Amino acid sequence: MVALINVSNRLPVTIANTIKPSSGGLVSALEGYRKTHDFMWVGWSGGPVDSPRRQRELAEELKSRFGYHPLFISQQDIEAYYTGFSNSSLWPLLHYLPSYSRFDHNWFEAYKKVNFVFAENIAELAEKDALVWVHDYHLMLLPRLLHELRPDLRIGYFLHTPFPSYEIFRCHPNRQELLEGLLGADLIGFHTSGYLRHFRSTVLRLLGRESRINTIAGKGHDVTIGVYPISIPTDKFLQKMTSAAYSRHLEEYRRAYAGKKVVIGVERLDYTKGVPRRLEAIEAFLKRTGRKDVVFIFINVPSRESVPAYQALRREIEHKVSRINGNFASIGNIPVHFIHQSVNFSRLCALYTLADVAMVTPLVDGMNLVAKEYLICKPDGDGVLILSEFAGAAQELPQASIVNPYDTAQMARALENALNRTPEERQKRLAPMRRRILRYNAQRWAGDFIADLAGVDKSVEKGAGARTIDPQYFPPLAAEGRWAFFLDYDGTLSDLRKNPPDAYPSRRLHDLFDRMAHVPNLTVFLLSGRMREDMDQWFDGYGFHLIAEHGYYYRPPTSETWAPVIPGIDLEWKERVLDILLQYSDTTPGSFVEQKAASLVWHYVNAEPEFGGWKAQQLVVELQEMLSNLPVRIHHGRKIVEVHSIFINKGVVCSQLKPSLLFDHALYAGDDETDETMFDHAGEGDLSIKVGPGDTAARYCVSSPQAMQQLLARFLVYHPVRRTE
Ligand code: GDG
Repeated sequence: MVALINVSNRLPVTIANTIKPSSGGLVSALEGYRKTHDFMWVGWSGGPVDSPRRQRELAEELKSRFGYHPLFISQQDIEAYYTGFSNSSLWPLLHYLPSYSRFDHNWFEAYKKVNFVFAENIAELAEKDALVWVHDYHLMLLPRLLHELRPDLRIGYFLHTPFPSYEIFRCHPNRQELLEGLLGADLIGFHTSGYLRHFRSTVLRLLGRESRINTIAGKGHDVTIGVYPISIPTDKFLQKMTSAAYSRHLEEYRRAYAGKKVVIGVERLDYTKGVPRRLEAIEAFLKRTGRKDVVFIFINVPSRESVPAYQALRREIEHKVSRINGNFASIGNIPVHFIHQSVNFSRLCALYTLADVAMVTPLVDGMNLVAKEYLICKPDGDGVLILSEFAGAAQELPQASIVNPYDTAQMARALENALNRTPEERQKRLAPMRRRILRYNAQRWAGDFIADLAGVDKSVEKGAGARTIDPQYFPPLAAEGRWAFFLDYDGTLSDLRKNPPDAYPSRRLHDLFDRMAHVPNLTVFLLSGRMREDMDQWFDGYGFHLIAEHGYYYRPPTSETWAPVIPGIDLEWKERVLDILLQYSDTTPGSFVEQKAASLVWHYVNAEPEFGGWKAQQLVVELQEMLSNLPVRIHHGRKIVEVHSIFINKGVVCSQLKPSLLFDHALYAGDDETDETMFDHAGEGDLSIKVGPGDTAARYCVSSPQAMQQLLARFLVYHPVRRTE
């Protein structure tokens, strides 16, 4: 039985004198799971509770009655974290409205602080290996914070809003931290494949991390990504429609609106929901048709009233409603009924059933549940849904009358058509949408997400086939005999950098080299793809064997000069290849060619990532065709395409140099394909170690260059440094 901790900004309760549970979609979606599994819900209590005694009482009651764990957050933090950062900076950007977005450095500090409070509480509460499901944009940093505190947990994150395009998300001053925060999760879910695509593209452009359609590979921590279109608790609606209260309200509304056509709109009063444009469309419709038999009911639940943009929106809507009513009302007929308050659930269901048309026309909306609720409350199939193409729901409901919410003339025409449709036409279009919702309801949505989260493979901290080696633990054979280390540099001992000269050895690494240099019975080879000059500059003075350009040049410890490992190899192909690579760098802004003795490299790390990747694939195909009879190998590596002589690789160097050396054990360490040729040399008493994720012939792997450094430092414990001076 796997325990689940569900985490959202707020607990689904209202706390006044008593505690009143609220029954949102998420509560119903998780009801099934709660019946059979250990379950807890962590979230903000929803209001200021200052007295520690009252906090204790509430916490106890929430735990015993509902299994909820409240977090008490000060009013000041709520203003900065919730009203400020979440709702005034993130919400508008996630909805493509940067002009509504406000930023304040202090808000981010509070956001970090509150996310951390969530992380600490969950880390404390969660059983080993528990599932944690984090919801929405208020908690984007939480997955990473929690992963760091409790790497055993399976952390899922679901974003209820859209994920916008990179061009929009990049406007946020904390864009990188937010993305890094999310990538601490094991599974990230979105409503639509479009949002997932934007997310991948943003992660690639802002963090340089490549992904596949369902995974983002990371340093020892892969993230699964997926599409889970949220739905509604259909049972709850169907049940309500059998209640006496529902029938009473429906009867009441039918009498009140007898002889009228009813058009409904239901939403939180939010600028993303497109209410002003909808009112403009209604105005255009009334002007064109002059119809007096249509009533528009707008239920606009108050929302985020402390945010100035919401106050301004309310004024704008009220102004537009009164203008329409002033111009088009007659005795006994007021066209727009603007209700700026919530209605109870049975009334809501009755209104949905009553309405001939639902206008759901947000400017942008993650999913929009109202569209689905309207359909489920139409058991006779007699209704028309006008739906914005910018709501996530439009992907699932193509039989709706799909409109562009910015095109008021189109919306007015859609309204006219909707009211003129025949009953057969209405039913024909509504039935398949309703069937879809009945099949894929909220329980299915939650069940699918949780099942995928439970199935996440936590053993991905690997090179496939290789066993993770704990950097604190160097196998006992380390203590024995004479050793030779064959070490790659970039990506193995030092992090890969966008700009290669920035990957110079750190102070810490120099210290490690210094200690290694003074270990008796240890011979060190540094093998790199770098040029001789870099190696001279960075690694001189340690008495290491240096190998540059993937094995072309060798400099023994006793000499200051370099010589080819294998003299006289065929390099005639270079001129032709150089020509092609230069053509590619001309036509791919940001890319460049590096010329080495036995290889040529086209770098596209600074090119636009997708364009660069596409050009690289083209280049590889072209080179393969052109060079098929030449003694070269083409290597498509990390942001590079390299053409090098088949006579040269790190493995060849090992074969050439090893016989002249005396050692009992060897350690081979590398991070990419060019290092795999070395791993083949590892015999019984040797160690081969791959740094970072990916397939490998190495026997062991570690997650990062830092872990590799730790491992080497550990070796020195068995082989004390002896200084002669
Ligand atoms: C976010 C995303 C995504 C509204 N008025 C009343 C009332 N409601 C209920 C509706 C519906 C809910 O509120 C609104 O849900 P939406 O999905 O339409 O929109 P958001 O609140 O913006 O929700 C959205 C959603 O998260 C889920 O992932 O779909 O895109 O923005 O359930 O029925 N309920 C009652 N009285 C009202 O007056 N009882």
